[in-house]
Amino acid sequence: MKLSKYFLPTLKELPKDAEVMSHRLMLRAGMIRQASSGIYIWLPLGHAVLKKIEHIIREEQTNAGAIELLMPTIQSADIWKKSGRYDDYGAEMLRMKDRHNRDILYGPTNEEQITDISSHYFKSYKTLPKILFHIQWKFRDEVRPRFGVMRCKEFLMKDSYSFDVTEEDGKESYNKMFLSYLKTFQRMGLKAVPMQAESGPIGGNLSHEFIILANTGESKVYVDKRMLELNIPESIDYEKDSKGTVESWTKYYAVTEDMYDEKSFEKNVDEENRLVMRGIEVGHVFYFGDKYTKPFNANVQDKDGTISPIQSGSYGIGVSRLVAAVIEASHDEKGIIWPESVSPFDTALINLNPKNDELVNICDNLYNKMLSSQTVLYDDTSNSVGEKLTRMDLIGIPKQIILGNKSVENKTLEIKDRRSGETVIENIDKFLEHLNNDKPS
Ligand code: 5CA
Repeated sequence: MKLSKYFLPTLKELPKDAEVMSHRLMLRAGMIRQASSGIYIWLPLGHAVLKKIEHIIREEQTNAGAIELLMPTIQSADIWKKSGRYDDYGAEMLRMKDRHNRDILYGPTNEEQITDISSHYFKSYKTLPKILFHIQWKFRDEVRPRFGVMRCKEFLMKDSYSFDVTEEDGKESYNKMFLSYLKTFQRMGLKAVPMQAESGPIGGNLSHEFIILANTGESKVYVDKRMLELNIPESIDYEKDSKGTVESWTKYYAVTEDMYDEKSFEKNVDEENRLVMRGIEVGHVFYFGDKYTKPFNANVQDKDGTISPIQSGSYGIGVSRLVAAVIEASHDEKGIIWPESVSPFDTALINLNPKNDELVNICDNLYNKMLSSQTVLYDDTSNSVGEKLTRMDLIGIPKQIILGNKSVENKTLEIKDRRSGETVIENIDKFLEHLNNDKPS
């Protein structure tokens, strides 16, 4: 993408009302724009990162055996009356009427909708187990939307729902999703710590939150430091490797504020291992058995002919919140530093002097060749050198290729690593040679 043709409305001045770094940087880097309170427009750069994050989540859900579908954003109130949550959910639910005066709502989550689906299709043990997921916008009329897309009203969520015949099988699905969450966040360069959590309005008695440790997080967390040393297998076979995941990842104390108890923290964790910090909740998983399937008469017949309610759980990831969480975890005083896996472009190419025709030729040629193996943001604008370098550091593409007048004489370019700031000078022909060698066949 040539920057002269792109739409990247970066801001020079510091946004006044943005309290946390990720919000400030997302506004300054031209990633988002507030449309109204708690509702955001995803500008092209923000949208590109959102899609990268979505892609990793989708791939890891699929690897774990979950199947994608797409449910609507607007739901009928009838299914929520059936589960009993229509009244319970309160003011956070955006309620509307259609032209026939029927009660409808903008979905804050999808347990009812998916349980209704399960009641029609999963009648025999032969159809189970199943984990279904979708990636869809949600609306929650939050009392105090804040921190940009971190806590807003309209947000993108990945929500999965598991369906099993027995509780034992249900717990296996819970383990699979648990492991896929650990892997998903790792692929985004994040260390997410699973913590025992309250199940709140979703319900059930088994629930874990996945928390990124960050000083700007909304919740206070109490963690045994040994939690941070746990690792997942390099390559995962979900059928085999997920067994026992929850057990081994919950052997150390790790809770959010809601579940904190001073006595048990001090009893279970030696002083040198006690970590009290803040964190950002990027995922939340629930096992609630027959809480929803019972009122929906979503029953399944087992091998022996016994009919009982399907066993279920739900598993959410805050897709749009993750964009902010990655920034909280990876930035410096100059701006964002994207991990490669979620960067909006693989590489940045900067021509420091577009008035130099020879240099333009060299850069255009490089750009065209690079495009066959990667995505590139090519700064071909006539802005000043300072503006170009500052802007590229702000938007955080991990690798920058920089060319100036000297590149013409010396036939060299500069490769800058955004994270370390280190630069390497390379011969242009050598660079092109590497490019050819690295090309996917
Ligand atoms: N139905 C369950 C799981 S599918 C559910 O709704 N869980 S949740 O309420 O915990 O939401 C799942 C994830 O969505 C959270 O972990 C969080 O990362 C994200 N999320 C929740 N509320 C907001 C919000 N107001 N703004 C941005 N992200 C949010």
